[in-house]
This record gives sequence, structure tokens and C-alpha cells, in this order.
Amino acid sequence: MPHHGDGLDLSKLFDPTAWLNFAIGGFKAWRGLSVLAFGTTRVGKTTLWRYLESGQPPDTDKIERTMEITGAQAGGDPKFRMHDVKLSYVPVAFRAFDVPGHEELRHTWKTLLYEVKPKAILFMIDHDAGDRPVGGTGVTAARMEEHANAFEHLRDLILDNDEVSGNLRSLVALANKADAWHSDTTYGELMKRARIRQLSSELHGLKRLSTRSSYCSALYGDNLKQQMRTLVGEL
Ligand SMILES: Nc1nc2c(ncn2[C@@H]2O[C@H](COP(=O)(O)OP(=O)(O)O)[C@@H](O)[C@H]2O)c(=O)[nH]1
Ligand SMILES: [Mg+2]
Repeated sequence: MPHHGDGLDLSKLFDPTAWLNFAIGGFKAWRGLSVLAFGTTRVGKTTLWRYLESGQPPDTDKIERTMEITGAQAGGDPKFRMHDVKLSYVPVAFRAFDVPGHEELRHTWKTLLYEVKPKAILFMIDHDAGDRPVGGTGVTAARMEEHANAFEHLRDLILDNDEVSGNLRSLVALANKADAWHSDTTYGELMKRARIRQLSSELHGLKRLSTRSSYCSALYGDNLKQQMRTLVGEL
């Protein structure tokens, strides 16, 4: 599997027109449910949509990096992948947009959020994935800080736009990769250490938006069915 970031020419990914066209084309005609998953890099956002699309553990070797970097490297417009998710156990289809976690690309969160105005947002964290597929068992302060920064960015974007916050029905923080950390810590502890609880209560205080939290394993499907059912019930 290629190393994350190898040969990535970020300057090619900053064309706002390409973004806008894609977002409008993809979402304006869509009458179903739009869901976005945010989070820093390698928390498992792409894995989650892959699992939900296919209903089975995705082949980790085939999980592409979120941007089609090759297109951008060849001088073309970067392509951001959409996922259409139809689950047998919920009555609605989702359209999901795979969000890049890179700090350098975080400005794209605003475009996406404001174009899509999702009904539901999943915010994903993990313990300490680093560059390792499965991650170690430790929970590092640096990784928790990365999650907190990412959530702070998302919170500010939500606070800044009344339409976005007004349209949002469900905001769920998920501690992913539970298969790898479950015997070492709890998702409650991870939420606390990543300051999701504190930042959520600020969001609630200002916009009356409540964040629910839980855990999952996007790779093996643990707790995904339950989470999706609960989420649909909230909309
Ligand atoms: N053990 C474990 N690994 C996971 C899980 N979800 C994702 N991963 C791994 O974490 C890495 C990053 O996943 P990816 O979906 O690309 O993260 P993204 O950058 O947030 O889109 C990949 O190597 C995945 O196989 C999970 O639930 N458990
Ligand atoms: Mg991804």
C-alpha cells in the first residue's frame, strides 16, 4: 500500500471551481439523505463508507486514498468520491461524500458542508492509528490533539452558518477501530481525551445541537447497524 502523502501535489487540489462544480452536480439533484463523515486522516472515514456500501469488510489493500491523486498529478481536476449507501435495515438511502482529513485540505470542509448541508454528520476519532493499518494499543496525546483540532474546525464551521446548523439533525462522534483498542480503553475515555465532550457542550450551549457518541469498527462492522438505525431514527 502506498504511504499516505507520497508524491501528493497539494497545490493541484486547491482549485475552488473544481470543488464547487462537483459538489453542486453531485448533491443538488439528490433528494435522499446526505451524510458526511469528518475527522482527521486515517481514522477510517473511507473504510466506513466502503463497509456500508458493500455490507462486508473492505479489502484494506484496495482502500484508496480519499482523493484520486493520480488525476490531480496528471494535471486534471481532483475527483472526490461519492458513496451511495442503501442499507436493508433502514428505509432511506444515503449519499455520502468522502471528506479528506489532511490538514492541508481542511479548507475543503467548508465548501462541502455549506454545499451539502448534511442532515447527519459523523465525526470519527481513533486511538492512535499513525501510519499503521491496525494501530498500536496505546492512546497518544498527540493523536488526541489532532482529533480535538479537527473537531474544533468542524464546530466553528457549524457555528458560522445558520443554514448548516439548522439543517443538521444528528451529530454523532464515533470512536472507530474498537476492535483494536477495546480492551485498553473505552470510547468514553477517548471522547474525553480528544476533548469531544467539552467541544460538544460548547456547540450545544451556542446552537442547542447535541452530539451523541459511540464506538464502532468500520473495518469489521461492529456496532454499525445499530448506529445507522439510531441515526435514521433521529432524522
Ligand atoms: N483495526 C481497524 N483498522 C481500521 C478500521 N477502520 C479503518 N482502519 C484502518 O485505518 C486506516 C485508515 O483508514 P481510511 O478509511 O483510509 O481512513 P480515512 O483517512 O479516515 O479515510 C486503514 O489502514 C484502514 O484499514 C477499524 O475499524 N479497525
Ligand atoms: Mg479517506
